[in-house]
Amino acid sequence: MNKQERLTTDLYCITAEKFSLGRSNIEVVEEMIAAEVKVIQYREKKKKMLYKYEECKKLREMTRKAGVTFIINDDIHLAMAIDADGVHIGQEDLPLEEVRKLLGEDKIIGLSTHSPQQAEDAVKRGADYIGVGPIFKTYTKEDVCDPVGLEYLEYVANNFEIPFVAIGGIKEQNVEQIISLGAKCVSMVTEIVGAEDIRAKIDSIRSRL
Ligand code: TZP
Ligand code: MG
Repeated sequence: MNKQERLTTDLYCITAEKFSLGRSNIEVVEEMIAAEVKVIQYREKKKKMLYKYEECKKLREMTRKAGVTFIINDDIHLAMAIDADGVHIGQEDLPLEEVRKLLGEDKIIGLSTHSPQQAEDAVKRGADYIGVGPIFKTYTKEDVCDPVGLEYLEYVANNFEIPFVAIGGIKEQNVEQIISLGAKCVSMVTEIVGAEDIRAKIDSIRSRL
């Protein structure tokens, strides 16, 4: 499977232990894998590096066995150390060109974007996919910018070939709206990790896609 194929998938799941109702990331990822999710991003802002490394080593083993693409948020060293499939970076992280030099052509690099200018820039600089959001208000991310709204999502869907992931405040109840505007890949953090039954939640979201 090439990089593009690995990203053209319905759900892009992200970990967030803080919102996982007392379950560990390992337990949550087990559920995501059981629900046949194809892309999982590890996103943990407050844990110590050694803890993240040990946790990600286990998650790498689980995702590899299941054929799931495993992406690390922000941390390039961590991604390299555990041989993740790629990283997801933001506008204020290391420049994409530098990350590419470190990771090489085979790895996936995703970049968060919040405007048409940033999307264009991400394509020029060689991102493999872009994040588009936050679409709606979200309380999950601490340093989040104002919602970009549905117009930006529609703009990306109509003007770009690059795979993109819609994110931010998306819930089962509004996912059809996101899809109807042209998104093929959707990310929901709290809606999934905060569900009582993660597998049932994913199945239920999928029935709307
Ligand atoms: N990037 C942009 S919004 C966001 C991230 C990581 C958080 C989305 O979380 P939720 O719970 O789906 O609103
Ligand atoms: Mg980041």
